[in-house]
Amino acid sequence: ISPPQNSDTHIFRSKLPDIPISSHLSLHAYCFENLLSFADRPCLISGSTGKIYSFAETHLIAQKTAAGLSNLGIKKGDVIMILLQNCPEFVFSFMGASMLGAVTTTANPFYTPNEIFKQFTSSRAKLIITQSQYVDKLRDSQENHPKLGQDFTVITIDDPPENCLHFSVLSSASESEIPDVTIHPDDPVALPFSSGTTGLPKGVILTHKSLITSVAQQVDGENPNLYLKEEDVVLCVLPLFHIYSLNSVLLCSLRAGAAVLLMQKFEIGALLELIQRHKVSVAAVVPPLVLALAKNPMVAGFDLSSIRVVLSGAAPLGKDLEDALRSRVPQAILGQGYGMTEAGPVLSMCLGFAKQPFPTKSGSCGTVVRNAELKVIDPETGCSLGYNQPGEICIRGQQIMKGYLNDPEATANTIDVEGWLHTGDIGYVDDDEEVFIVDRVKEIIKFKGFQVPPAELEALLINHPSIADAAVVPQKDEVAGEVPVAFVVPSNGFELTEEAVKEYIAKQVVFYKKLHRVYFVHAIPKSPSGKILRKDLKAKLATTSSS
Ligand code: 4UV
Repeated sequence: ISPPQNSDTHIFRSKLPDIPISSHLSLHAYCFENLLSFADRPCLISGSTGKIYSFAETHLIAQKTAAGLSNLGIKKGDVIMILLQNCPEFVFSFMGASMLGAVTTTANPFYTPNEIFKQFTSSRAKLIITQSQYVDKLRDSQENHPKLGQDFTVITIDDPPENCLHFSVLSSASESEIPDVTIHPDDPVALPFSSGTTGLPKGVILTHKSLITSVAQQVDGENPNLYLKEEDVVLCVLPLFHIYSLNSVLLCSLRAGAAVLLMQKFEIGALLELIQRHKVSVAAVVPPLVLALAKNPMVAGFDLSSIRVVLSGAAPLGKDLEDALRSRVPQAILGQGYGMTEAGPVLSMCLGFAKQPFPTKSGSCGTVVRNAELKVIDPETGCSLGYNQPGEICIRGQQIMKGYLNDPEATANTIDVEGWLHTGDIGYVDDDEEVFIVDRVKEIIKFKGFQVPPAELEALLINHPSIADAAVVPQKDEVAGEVPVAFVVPSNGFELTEEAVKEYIAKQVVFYKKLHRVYFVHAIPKSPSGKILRKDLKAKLATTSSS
């Protein structure tokens, strides 16, 4: 895509001044740069066991893990896959890999074997760190799949099943054995998968420089945008395999010296109990969690007065919901962050979280982060728009991805020649520099903040012998935000039921990609070039569901 050159491009900036950001450090060196000033303070708190790792211990175990990975043959540039729920070993593995110049691809442990292998194969990972309960998913008998123990190494953090190694082979290695590696700021360090604005999930190359820049944009400077203190306890219940939690919870806390309270999974009772027990002060959440905190009657029985900041992101947060939560935690500042995996990920963040905060409005996604440029363009003409005019949000800065793994075409369709990353989100910036998102022009469906790529479900549907064509679109849902629903054209002469189609998909995908409705139609509306006219289907859905 080549945007029209025009001299009146309106560029929106943060209200905070730019700051110097390291352009030479590696991610681990940057995150642990201030380690000595808080070496003995709690760094990781395991919610399930109560075990606490200090910053010094966390750093040391990460170094040992780096040495252990190296002993198993992992070298600079190699990819490892972390397939874990939130736990200390996740952190040791991610930081340890960084120390070797290796790259981590994070995946959802609830994925089906096929979903895991697609990511595993496409990222060419050499080693997987997981829990024993997920190992069976890796023993897939399909012909073309790599073979556990032969083609790749599996490490489990609990009792290792046959042909797997225990995590202690990593964590008990000698830190003196870390090989000398030179890491360039443009080297990749993380490889999360995202479908971006269109198509199937793709590896998003995030470099040391991108993640350092993003973390610095949030927590560095005299007046940090997201002020984290050493006394803070930051809730880490959102999965670390998603960039939101990895970046804004883990990496930001490591840098700032705040403690991270790791929770394996969301369960409201345990969550409330842990918030009360560990005096959580900063809670990173997604809208469905805001709903639980605002509406669940159990909340009234717990002391949540320690919470001073609630950061919501990954999906739109309704104003009513935000107001409902405010009555539950009146002392806290509520605000949003707006991120996209490809954007490094944070585009904008509530300035109410700053050390010297600014007044903010509910419903806003914050103000563009510092050291970055944001513009809003007319999606048809590409022309830059001014204040209060909705259009496609674009972002430019050192934090954005280097590109998609092995996919120059998708990269060029997302980052233009001037370095602007096109988000596929429609929003505007108001007179107070606050960003409001109003719509999405990209395909992606967001179920509780999780990505559901329609193209992936469409490919599965079309593979069905009795389905001639299919399209998947989002339907609004009060709890999940959006749920995927399908329009299906049965092949001539075949009988097909809604249940059968739903079950066929459910068997092949993680829970949040399941189809909630299937509508049988005679044809899928398409443009002359063959693109599915999703707008028409969404409009049809609006009339179907109201009838
Ligand atoms: O690629 P992805 O799954 O990435 C994310 C990342 C979110 C955040 C949020 C706050 C942070 O501090 C942070 O580090 C990361 O969700 O999905 C990207 C798309 O999700 C929608 C929007 O369509 C993005 O392009 N989205 C993300 N945040 C918001 C949102 C939001 N606050 N409001 C509305 N939509």
